Amino acid sequence: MGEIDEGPAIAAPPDTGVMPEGSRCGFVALAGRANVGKSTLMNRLVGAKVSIVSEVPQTTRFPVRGVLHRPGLQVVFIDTPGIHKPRYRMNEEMVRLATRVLREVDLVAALVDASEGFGPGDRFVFDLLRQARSRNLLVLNKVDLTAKENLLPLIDEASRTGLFEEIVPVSALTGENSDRLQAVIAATMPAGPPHFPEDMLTDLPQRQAIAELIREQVFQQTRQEVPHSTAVIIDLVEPAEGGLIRIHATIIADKESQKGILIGEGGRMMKGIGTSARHQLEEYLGSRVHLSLWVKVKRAWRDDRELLRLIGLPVS
Ligand SMILES: Nc1nc2c(ncn2[C@@H]2O[C@H](COP(=O)(O)OP(=O)(O)OP(=O)(O)O)[C@@H](O)[C@H]2O)c(=O)[nH]1
Ligand SMILES: [Mg+2]
Repeated sequence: MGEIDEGPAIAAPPDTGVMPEGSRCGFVALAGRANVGKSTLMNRLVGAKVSIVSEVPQTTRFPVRGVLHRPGLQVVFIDTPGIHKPRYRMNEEMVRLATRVLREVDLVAALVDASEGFGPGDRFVFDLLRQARSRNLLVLNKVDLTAKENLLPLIDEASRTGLFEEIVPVSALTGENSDRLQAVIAATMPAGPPHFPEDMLTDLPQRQAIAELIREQVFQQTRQEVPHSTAVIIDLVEPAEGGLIRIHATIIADKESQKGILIGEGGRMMKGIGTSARHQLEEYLGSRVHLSLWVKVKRAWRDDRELLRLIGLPVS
């Protein structure tokens, strides 16, 4: 007693062989093809914006953890990159990381877009689940976009795969039925002490979260190939006079023509991205932000290991 214990930041529970009574904690992967609403659902379940969202497929580039805290229960959700056919090393890594997560969790919540039905991309995900031998739920997302009777054939086909313990229709966008999904997930969590401290919603490092919020605006405001061929690097985050936080970031583009689009006529696109990103960053950091953005061209960066590591994709 009285001595400072320099143990790990997240202390392990005392090894008494006895769990705190009724305490449960587990890891749940949100998986599926790109754009089905995995990140939207994670933010809904965690009750905070942890992972970025856009209309553009392949928004999420690495697994992002978000933590749900309830009395006696902690659920660590892992939002994964959408499963897709990779054309660049970056995309190979995205799919590799998402696939690996399936084997590392207590439960996989596989998502499909119920308004589109099952396609080859979804069936490919089902095959991955079979290979991973994971425990799975199926989430039929985007039910706000489809009539209830369209769900029955999907439920029927999904049941016949034998892969899913439960099939839950939800709308991540409106929140419809997300309470029921949360209850179903909670019921499957194993006994165990909480993994993260009570006030921790994500373990994403701050610089990476800042880069993600800027990238979200690039994804929301540009079209076609431009978002996919763009990365964000944080050059500086520092406190400045008047309680401001100064942030310098570089948007990397693949080609000169994309740099032109990112800057826009008279700098209009850059201004739009910068203003919206600054609002998001101010909300996230709880402080006024001075944001300076630059655009640089780095050809074939999506095949460049060093750059991929810099943006948080651990290349194998
Ligand atoms: N109408 C409707 N739209 C949704 C719902 N869930 C997500 N979306 C929209 O679908 C789009 C994709 O959502 P994301 O959460 O980024 O999808 P994702 O599966 O994480 O996509 P990737 O990261 O690219 O794999 C966004 O425009 C969302 O607003 C839903 O329940 N209903
Ligand atoms: Mg996503």
